[in-house]
Amino acid sequence: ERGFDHAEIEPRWQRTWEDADVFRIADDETDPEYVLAMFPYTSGELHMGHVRNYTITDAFARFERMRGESVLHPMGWDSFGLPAENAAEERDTNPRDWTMQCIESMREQLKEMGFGYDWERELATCEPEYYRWNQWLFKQFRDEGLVERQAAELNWCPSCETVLADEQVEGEAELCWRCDTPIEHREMDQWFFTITDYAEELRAALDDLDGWPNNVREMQRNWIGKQEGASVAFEVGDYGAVDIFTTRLDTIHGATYFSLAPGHPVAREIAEENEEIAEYVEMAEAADEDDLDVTSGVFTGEYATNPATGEDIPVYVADYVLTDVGTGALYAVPAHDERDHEFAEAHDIDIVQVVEPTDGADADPEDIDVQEAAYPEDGLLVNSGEFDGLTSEDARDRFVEEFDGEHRTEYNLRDWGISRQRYWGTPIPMIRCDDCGYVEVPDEDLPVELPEFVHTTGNPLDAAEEWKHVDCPDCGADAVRETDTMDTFVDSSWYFLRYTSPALDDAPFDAERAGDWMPVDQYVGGIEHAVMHLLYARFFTKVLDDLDMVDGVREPFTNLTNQGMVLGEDGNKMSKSLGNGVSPQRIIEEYGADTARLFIMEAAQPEKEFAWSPEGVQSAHSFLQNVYTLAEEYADGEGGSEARSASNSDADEIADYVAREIDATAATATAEFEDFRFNHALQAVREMVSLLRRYREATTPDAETFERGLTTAAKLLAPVAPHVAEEMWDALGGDGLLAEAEWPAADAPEGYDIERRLVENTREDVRDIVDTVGIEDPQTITLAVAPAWKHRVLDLARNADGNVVGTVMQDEDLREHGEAAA
Ligand code: ANZ
Ligand code: ZN
Repeated sequence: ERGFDHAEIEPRWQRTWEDADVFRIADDETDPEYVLAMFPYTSGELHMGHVRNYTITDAFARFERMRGESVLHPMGWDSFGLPAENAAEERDTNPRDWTMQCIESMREQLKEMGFGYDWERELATCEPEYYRWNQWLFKQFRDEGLVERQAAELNWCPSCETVLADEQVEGEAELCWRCDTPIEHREMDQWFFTITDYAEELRAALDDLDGWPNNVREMQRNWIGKQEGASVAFEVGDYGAVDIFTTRLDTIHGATYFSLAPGHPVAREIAEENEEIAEYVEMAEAADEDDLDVTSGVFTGEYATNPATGEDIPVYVADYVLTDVGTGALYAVPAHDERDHEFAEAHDIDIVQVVEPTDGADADPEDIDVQEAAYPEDGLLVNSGEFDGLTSEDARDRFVEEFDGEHRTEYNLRDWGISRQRYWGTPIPMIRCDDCGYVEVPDEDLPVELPEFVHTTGNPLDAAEEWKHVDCPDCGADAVRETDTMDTFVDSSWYFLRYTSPALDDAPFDAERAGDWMPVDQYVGGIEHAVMHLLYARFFTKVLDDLDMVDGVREPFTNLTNQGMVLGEDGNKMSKSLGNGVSPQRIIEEYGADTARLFIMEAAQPEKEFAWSPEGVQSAHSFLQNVYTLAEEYADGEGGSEARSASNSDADEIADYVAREIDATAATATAEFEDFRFNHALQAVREMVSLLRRYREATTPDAETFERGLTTAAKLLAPVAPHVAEEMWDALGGDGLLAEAEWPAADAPEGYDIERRLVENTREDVRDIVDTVGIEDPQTITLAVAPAWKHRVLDLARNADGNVVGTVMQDEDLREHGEAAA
């Protein structure tokens, strides 16, 4: 019987690769291509999202390896975190055993998928060999002045007397998950990394990260949120000068009240003498920061002097003014700020217009009624005395000097609170002594290992009496360990460095090697990590470079791809609750890993989502069977292998044509692989295989050409369907392992317009993206996709049409394309 048996060939090739160390990379390699997938959280099983993510990186890694690159492609486990504690509770086990089981089974699944990792470099963040370096790095950061104690709002259950993670607070009513008591919000001191010290660099460097999708860069820019403004002092009652922060100094003449955050020192001073304010401040502090009532606030009885008008305006304490934003104080301009407008209406405060639209602006000055709604745009000054008629922009410039202000830049970015009141994380290496305060655990006592897990209502570390009580490293007195553990984002902020020297036991990583091997060339993972993980990893890299540990590497990831979602057959996100999930395990058993890999890669380009389709899986499977059978039959002397007899010129011509198509396919596939458009590469391979089949049906093929067609198909399929390709290669008598064979030459044959083909494909993709994402602006569309791709779009579009991409994407051509498809 013809064809392959996936259950037999897949494990066999996996063992062969492993025995031959195909994916191992030597420590003395100078600068390998670093291909990395975001490591999985150890939930217990791989889902289709993982499979897609890892198929993309594996295919790319295999492609690069065949092109002669040495490739670093490691895997590890993001294995700390609350779910392990919950699972341990549910299953009456402990987080460590549960996590280790998850790792075992997930590792097994990864191997069954045929992913080629250097398993010698495997790491798990929950191992003391790993997390001791979190502790050591925490101390390094602290030496650099990057660790602070700051107050932060926590969820507190008064009945369990414990802090709860946000996930443990249930519903609108905010009930404790364990005892259903309404939780309280409490301010408590926590450990912070002062990532804000790097705000400007983190923001500015985004401009040069042109290997990143633009949407991710934009999300980070927004998260960092730079605001250029000014601070100006107002005299407040008898309390002296209070600085405000504003981005709209041009509106200062329209300030009709002044407002302090409940946590502002002057608000607290006033509270000491004013019962009502004291109550309000207390209430505001207990309230949930997340559901703000813009109208909430109390008049203090005090007045502030507006330096621009000399007028006295009432001072309020209001919840919408945030303590840790700007100076924690503002002057309010109801006519030009929406929140101030709402507040003013609720408290019956004057609304005075000081800006009106310029000629030619969207709005007509006559139509503006600031009593009705705020006019938040820039314009020309009115009701501003001698400054009437100035533009907002000029006014902002002039007023800084005029009213003794200062230019000031603010960021929305907050410091990174890393304290978690949980067990399954890295213990923070600090000891609290009554006499000495916080004292670091000395290096020789690292790692601070987690004690045995116990089931308790609160944090198991608080209950670990023996572990908790230690002598103060400074004075020897009785002292207590910090019982908070670190945010697991600390673990993932530098794991990509640890892969360069995973067994090192006197440093987190080898500084020289990390300097050589970093940055990661291709990083692939979910868009849900656009901000936190990717921002924290960037922050760590910059700090580590400032600590002279990575030899000038200031960004960790040169190219970034965010894979799209795998949807269920119904077009919804695959999920347990919808019951539309497809288990990778089942697909592997029924069809084999190669089928799953091929289907996923053919379904869409990496950035796009696609829906699972049994027909698609079938089609991938039969294609693999067919192409393998073609090779098998040829190897067995059926069809093609007998040399063509007397040459006739027709047959020569056909053979030439087929040969040309083989070269064209190799060239196309190579270009598409480079651009992460695996689906197009695979489409080209399918076309070539079907040509070979027709060739064989029509005539006795030229043996050399036909065989070259088959080996080229095997090679081009090798990154995506490595087992079947290897089996084909073997049948055809290929030399050594295909995984280590040389990629086919990729020179397009003369006269073949590869560019044209790529442009056609590109247009289709662009239209698809317009449809899926629904973005209208062509600039955004191009930038929203992988950058390698973006450049291609720009170049190719220009090559083919002599136009820039925006034009191309808006042209009739594209629209027609869209209509034809619809
Ligand atoms: C006066 C003013 C007039 C403002 C106006 C805005 C519009 P955005 O708006 O996001 O750029 N602000 C200052 N400190 C604050 C705090 N601690 N909590 C809450 N809001 C605060 O942010 C800048 C504006 O936020 C500042 O400019 C200030 O209000 C407000 F027509 O000052 B503005
Ligand atoms: Zn002490």
